[in-house]
Amino acid sequence: MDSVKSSAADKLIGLEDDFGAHNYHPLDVVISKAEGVWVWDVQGDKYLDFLAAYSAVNQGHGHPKIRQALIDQAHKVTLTSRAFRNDQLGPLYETVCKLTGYDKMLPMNSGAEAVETAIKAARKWGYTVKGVAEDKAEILVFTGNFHGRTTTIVGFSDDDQYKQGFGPFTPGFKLLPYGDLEAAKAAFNENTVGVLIEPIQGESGIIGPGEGYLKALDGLCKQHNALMITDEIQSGLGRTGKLFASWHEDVRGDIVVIGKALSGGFYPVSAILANNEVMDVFKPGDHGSTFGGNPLGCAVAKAAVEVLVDEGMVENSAKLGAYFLEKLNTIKSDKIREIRGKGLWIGLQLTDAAGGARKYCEALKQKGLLCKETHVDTIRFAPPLVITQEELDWAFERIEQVFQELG
Ligand code: IF1
Repeated sequence: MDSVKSSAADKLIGLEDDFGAHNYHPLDVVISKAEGVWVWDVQGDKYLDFLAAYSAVNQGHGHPKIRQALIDQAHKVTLTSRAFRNDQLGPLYETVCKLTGYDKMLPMNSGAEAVETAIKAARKWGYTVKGVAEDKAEILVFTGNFHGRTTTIVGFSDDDQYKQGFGPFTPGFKLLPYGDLEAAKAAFNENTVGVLIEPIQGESGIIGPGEGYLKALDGLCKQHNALMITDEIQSGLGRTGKLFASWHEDVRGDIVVIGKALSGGFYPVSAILANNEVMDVFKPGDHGSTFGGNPLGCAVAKAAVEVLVDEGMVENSAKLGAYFLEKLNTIKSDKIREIRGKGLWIGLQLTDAAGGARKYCEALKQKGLLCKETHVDTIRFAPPLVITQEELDWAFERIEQVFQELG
């Protein structure tokens, strides 16, 4: 029976290998069903999802209210293009702007597209409002960054794998050491239109720039008349225990980039948020997207944002994140270098002697816990924000066991 079952998974994995591009190396669990914090594979085995699709399913898999919004809207109209108006766009704008305190929202689809939108907004603001000379605009970016995979964005990554073989790249970005305030001070000039920063870097291992840095950088932006652009695609929408991670430092980006959990994992929806001074640089025809702002995505996103707030998921992230971090710190193992995080977003970095995080993720998977390593040595824990204390205890038991078994 077991071999019959697993051959179903093997067959599906084979199809992916044969017919798909090999641009990923996933754990070999073939998921066919999910609900809340749990997922099931094609064999019927159940796992706790401790990645939450890189924070795109903060609201938990298949949240009933988001699902209903999707179904209801799918029966009405799904796509109009922006050549015409639709009845879902305005209500989404209003909900998000009132919740976040920004004047305006511009919707796109993927996170990378929203980052590109932020770059275009900052550049055009630089030329038309700040008065930067044509084609001289500079945006400051940081080591360890991950903002997506377009050619412009990978061009300012400092990770070779993301960029090698994909050049030539877009000029106009200056790479600075993340968290180094002196370097930032020296980098601003009259052509600086903005800084683009993750308040906490996800891909780089759930690493913050150090206390006070973001606030000081925001101060530099104000001093030099440049825009603070916060990429909250992964850190935002409750993940760190506040709506936006930058709010921990009382920083409100001039442009905030959001995505992932904006749709609770149902549908790609991303956006930038900004006040009028910035958003008004866009004129009809300057920018857009066939699917951006489509009624299906808007209905889903509105429901996704509403349940996040109405059901206390942001507070749950703060409370249970602190609880879980404390518990993780009780694990006694000489293979742990550091455990860090905010809210339900925690990175556990291993020592070199541990031999890499992948085998820990494989071992956790065997025990029913799905995690993903980042870089070679860090395991990230990022469950849906609807998780309960009991479920975290269940996960903790398994993590503790794995450290007992692997050292
Ligand atoms: C993949 C990483 C996480 C992001 C931030 C923009 C984007 C992302 C801060 C682009 C996307 C993703 C993409 C996903 C894996 C995931 C990831 F490991 F690649 F870096 F989460 F840590 N800004 N992050 O984290 O958003 O265009 O993908 O919608 O497989 O590439 P996107």
